[in-house]
Amino acid sequence: MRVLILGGDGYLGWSTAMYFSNKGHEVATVDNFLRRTMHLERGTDSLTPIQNMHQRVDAWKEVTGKTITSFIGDITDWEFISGIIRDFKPEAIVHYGEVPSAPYSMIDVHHAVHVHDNNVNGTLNVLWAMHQFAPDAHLIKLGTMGEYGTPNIDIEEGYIEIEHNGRKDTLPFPKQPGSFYHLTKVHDSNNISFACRIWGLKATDLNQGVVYGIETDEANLDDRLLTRFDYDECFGTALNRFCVQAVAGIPLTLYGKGAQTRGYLNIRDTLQCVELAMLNPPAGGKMRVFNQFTESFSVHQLAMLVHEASQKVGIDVQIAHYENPRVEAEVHYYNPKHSNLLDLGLKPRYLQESLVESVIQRVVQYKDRIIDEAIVPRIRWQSGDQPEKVHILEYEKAPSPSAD
Ligand code: NAD
Ligand code: USQ
Repeated sequence: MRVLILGGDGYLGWSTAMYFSNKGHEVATVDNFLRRTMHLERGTDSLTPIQNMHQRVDAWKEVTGKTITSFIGDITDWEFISGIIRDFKPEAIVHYGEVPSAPYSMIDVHHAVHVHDNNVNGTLNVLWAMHQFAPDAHLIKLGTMGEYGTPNIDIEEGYIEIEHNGRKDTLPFPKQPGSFYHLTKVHDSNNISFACRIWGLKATDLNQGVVYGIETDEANLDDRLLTRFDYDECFGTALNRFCVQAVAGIPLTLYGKGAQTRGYLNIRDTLQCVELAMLNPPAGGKMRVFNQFTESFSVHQLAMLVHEASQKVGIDVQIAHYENPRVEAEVHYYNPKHSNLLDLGLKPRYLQESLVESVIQRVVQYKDRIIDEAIVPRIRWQSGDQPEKVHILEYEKAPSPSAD
């Protein structure tokens, strides 16, 4: 299949490009290196020493004999992105090409507006370009579980049947996201849904949970193929951050009570899910929604897993409760459905299967690259980026798995 991967230089995009290329698909990527630029802005960097896009595609060719085509440009530039979609004629478009960070979107008005411009307008361009030049292509769009927030009822996969004043309808599930970043995904979902309805486009909105992990089969072929792995306050996700904090000897940064619960999945399962969505396209006319995660954990449970795995490799870890820089429910009900991808054949990899150890071993390999200053957060939902780091409220004494 001809697959266009938007955001193909990113954590998930580069991994997906190699995965599909290895499976014999014709793969092209689009990226403007915004993620690399945002790291320069923040003074942070990937733990893994990633190659630039030219070196990556050359290394891929050398190691596998396969070609990944790279287009460099901005999705918010209509002439650029519409030209790529017109000329490459993708059968599937996997859209990762957005700013993915909740804290980055909460720094100040300029960052909030930039994240909205980039994400919402970029996706609008993609929808219009599909309408004009690739009406039969299937858009596989990365949304987020955070679109739903943490309602006190079960979360359905995109739609809920409602009975109101004696009448029934199936309507989009209510959304109560927790950051300006998460809100961009809600706006995207509304725009995609509208485009499907009026133009008959085919689209799958993947409401993905938090991704963890560092390795894929393709990245393991050669260290030049490693994807990025971030651990700073803006771009690192919880479990990846905890693994780096363990190795750096910094108390694990549990925000508040640590009972915040989210859906998680291994980066290898992201690849499987995107592939399953691509190989089983929906009919046009209605946006399909999958909740894409395999297990739910509280951040405290994640910290305990990292503590246990670190002990096995001789690292002592301290767990600390920090002042919560975010405004979010710290104790809440959480029961989202996630059966659609399992029904299509997803075989989940579970976190307990020594994964944490394998991440920690990789982190140890690149320990010298850790920038300690990047770890403890300064960005607060109430007051933006502040010079002062958030404070530790208390340490946990003698942590044990039964503490949760
Ligand atoms: P990433 O930042 O590593 O990848 C996104 C890529 O898109 C970057 O390389 C960036 O340079 C590029 N990009 C952004 N705006 C662009 C533009 N206007 N034009 C061209 N390229 C642009 O992020 P990621 O972690 O790989 O996430 C990929 C997608 O998945 C994002 O949309 C994110 O919101 C979503 N997602 C990620 C996670 C996660 O835990 N990583 C979880 C749920 C959803
Ligand atoms: N958290 C901590 N300590 C940390 C970092 C985070 O306790 O050091 C807590 C947060 O307060 C939050 C939870 O862990 O309650 C998850 O935070 P996160 O930073 O791992 O994830 P989040 O900000 O939600 O964003 C990440 C990705 C984003 C994606 C989202 C999926 O960066 O692109 O959309 O996960 S979801 O969470 O399902 O919305």
